[in-house]
Amino acid sequence: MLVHAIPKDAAYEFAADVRAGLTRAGQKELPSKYLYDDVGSALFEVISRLPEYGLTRADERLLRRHAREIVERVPGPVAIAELGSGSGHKTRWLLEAFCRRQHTSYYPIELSHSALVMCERELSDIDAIHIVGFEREYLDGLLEVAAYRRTGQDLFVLFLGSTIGNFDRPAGIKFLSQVRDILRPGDSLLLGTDLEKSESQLLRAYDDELGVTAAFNLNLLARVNRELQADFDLSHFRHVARINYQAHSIEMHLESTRRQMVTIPKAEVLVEFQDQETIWTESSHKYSADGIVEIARDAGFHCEVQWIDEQWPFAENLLIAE
Ligand code: AVJ
Repeated sequence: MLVHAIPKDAAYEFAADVRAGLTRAGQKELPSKYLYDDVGSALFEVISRLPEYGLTRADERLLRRHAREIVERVPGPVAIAELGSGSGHKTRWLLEAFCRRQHTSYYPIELSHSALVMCERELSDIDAIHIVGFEREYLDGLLEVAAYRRTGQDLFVLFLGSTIGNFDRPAGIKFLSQVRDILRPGDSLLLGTDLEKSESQLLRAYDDELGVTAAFNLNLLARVNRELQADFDLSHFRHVARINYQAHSIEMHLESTRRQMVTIPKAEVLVEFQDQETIWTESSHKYSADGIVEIARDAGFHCEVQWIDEQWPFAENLLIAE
């Protein structure tokens, strides 16, 4: 696989974001994208296999069950771009179905180099597939993919796994509008969204018995220690999952279990934590089926079909650029 990488100072950006997030007045925060270094990505793979966390399995079930119908609704020829491919595992069914129809180019766009490599390993045995990975931010990668398209070729963008849920509603609409601006009318976007479910189900999914989600969250502090030479004592922080009823989301926080000071040399900062003060690390928004139709419309798409999993409320939404 060809991988287009960019030399950018990732370490510098990380330091700047950590500094900004931990020195702001009010709620301290760290951007959720930093949860996914190699350790974090591996831990998320484990989360997706936990009995309490049905999201990834629901996504895969829908893609497998409706692959043929999705192909029928997206007439070719298409180039397929995926925002955040992960290991590529759940995309297999869809890619096989497209490649059965005709030779198809697949462009995974991922910040994680190792995820891109895994993705190629997982999918390159499919007949009639051409894989080119982009180690980029989503919109930068999509812009390049769009520039690659041949005349007469439509773009089919995959944004699966409810990654959109990390954005709040206005930011989600803004992001989808930016995707829409890169597309042409008639191009399509398959958007995977986790639907609203019971409080107890959500709390179990984001605070599992085995503590894998806790490890996934705490790894962010371990990463700051590894990469910025900080001295976070992980035993003095605990993972908390908290429902935000107003925002229709579940949040992850890291709660300080005492008053303490932490030094982060490479971010040139000393941070004080009060007892029970938290760092907000992630929000996962949950949607109603009708809400997604509205969000799509606000972003310049119309929602053509929704496939919904009954076992674990989750929707696969086929959106067409207006
Ligand atoms: C990968 C963003 C969809 O929000 O459910 C899983 C990440 N965080 N457990 C989600 C996650 C805690 C996941 N997404």
